Amino acid sequence: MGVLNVTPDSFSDGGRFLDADAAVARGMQMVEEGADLIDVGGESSRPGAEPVSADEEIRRTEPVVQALAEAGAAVSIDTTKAAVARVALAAGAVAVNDISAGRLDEGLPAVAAEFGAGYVAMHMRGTPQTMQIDPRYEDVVTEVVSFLEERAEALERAGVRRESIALDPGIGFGKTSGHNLTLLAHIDRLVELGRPVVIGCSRKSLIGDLTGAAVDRRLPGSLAAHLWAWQRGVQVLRAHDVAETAQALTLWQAIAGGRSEVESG
Ligand code: HH2
Repeated sequence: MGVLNVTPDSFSDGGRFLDADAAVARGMQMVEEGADLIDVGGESSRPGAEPVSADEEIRRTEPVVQALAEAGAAVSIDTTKAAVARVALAAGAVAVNDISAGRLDEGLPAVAAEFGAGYVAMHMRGTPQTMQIDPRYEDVVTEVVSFLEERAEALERAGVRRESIALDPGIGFGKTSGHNLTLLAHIDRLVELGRPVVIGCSRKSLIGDLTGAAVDRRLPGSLAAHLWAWQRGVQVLRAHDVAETAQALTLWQAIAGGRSEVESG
């Protein structure tokens, strides 16, 4: 899943793809680099980000979703709002990526159901404005897994098909770096639910906290965390650096699949 933020303030690519043409070009580049899904977002969810109105989110995302879908790309819309999802799905998006798992706008699951769309349900504490204020858990893995299990059932009750639902522990959303590491270490507990799992570690502050690396120097850490998760059965990696992630996966898959014949060039 390639990240495409059509925002002025996203934590790593804010302002780079605000222009719709630049965003579409980057989306198509990510498809060529190996992304199966382009995740278009019009509202930053970094801690403390200013909320954006539905109208503004639609203004940012609709032309980009439409152009990418027309060019044959599979697109997800990264939103918590039913109105934004409706416009994007009508413009050709095939899935909703909802960081609130249906908590912030109760109408969102029904819209996804109406369009027969995929649904990524992510765990977050509170909202992006409040989530990093002293996050505490008794047992972060059990709490996140139970929350997502409960949300997946709620989505099914709202009409989203079972096979269309994927779950994401929400790395960096209402968690300390310690919580994030524990969730990654025990990601098999989420995989064991038997639903597809999505993970997004790309350039996140966990990597900065561990290594001191600035946002634009976190590719090695992003790859390490994503390959760890992949090896444990996570099926979708949400990444900014698609070509590099695809290369890492190609190597991992060739080795894990026991491939021994390669043309030398
Ligand atoms: N992370 C971000 C946004 N959306 N969705 C899912 N399912 N999983 C994630 O980990 C996730 C997400 C934050 O990253 P980014 O989109 O790069 O930044 P911003 O929220 O500042 O736009």
